[in-house]
Amino acid sequence: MNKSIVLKILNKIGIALTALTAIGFASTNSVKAASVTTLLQDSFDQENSTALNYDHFANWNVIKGSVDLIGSVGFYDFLPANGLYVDLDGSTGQAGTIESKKTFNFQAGDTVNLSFQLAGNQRDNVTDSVTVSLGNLFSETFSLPRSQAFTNFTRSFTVASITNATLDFKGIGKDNIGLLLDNVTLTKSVPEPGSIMGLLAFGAFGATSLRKRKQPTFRN
Ligand SMILES: [Ca+2]
Ligand SMILES: [Ca+2]
Ligand SMILES: [Ca+2]
Repeated sequence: MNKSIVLKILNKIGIALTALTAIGFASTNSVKAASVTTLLQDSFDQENSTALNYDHFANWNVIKGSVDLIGSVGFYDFLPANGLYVDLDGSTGQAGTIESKKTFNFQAGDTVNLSFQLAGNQRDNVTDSVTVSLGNLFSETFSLPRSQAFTNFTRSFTVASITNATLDFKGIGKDNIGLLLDNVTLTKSVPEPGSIMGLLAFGAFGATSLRKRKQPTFRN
């Protein structure tokens, strides 16, 4: 292998290492510098009463179909010790969609963390589903079999541009027996100005070092 080929290979390895270092630095930096704001936290335990076709949630509007608020004191309490929770297919033959009363505002760079618990319907031997969405930032459909106990789901993502969004849980079905929902938490982490400046400074340094590396070896 002649010398110029060896130099080219070494140079490419150097560029790759620089890029990896920059990525590593960026992720370390963004993890340590953030202030977390809780936007919504709901165990449904503070609602006034249990009811079929419940529509007086403190934090939610029922915008389609119906849902049941069950649990606690033996009211269709399929999974005791979870206080109140929601059956996403109410008692009207059309599964319900609940939407947060608040609209949440996100800026570019915010990290959104969404967590909630879902359980199977505990009654019919079928798989039920719910589509969870946060405006146009996030949408995912979850399906659970009948006997699955309350299970934690967590999703995290970064916002690309200014966005206003509501949080929606859209039950799918029409047999009055749906997935169970509990313990919804939505937070956002805002990067602190210091970390952005540090990142920009490092980016400039990385670009300079890349330019310096290029000069001697690409001339032949
Ligand atoms: Ca609860
Ligand atoms: Ca129901
Ligand atoms: Ca069903």
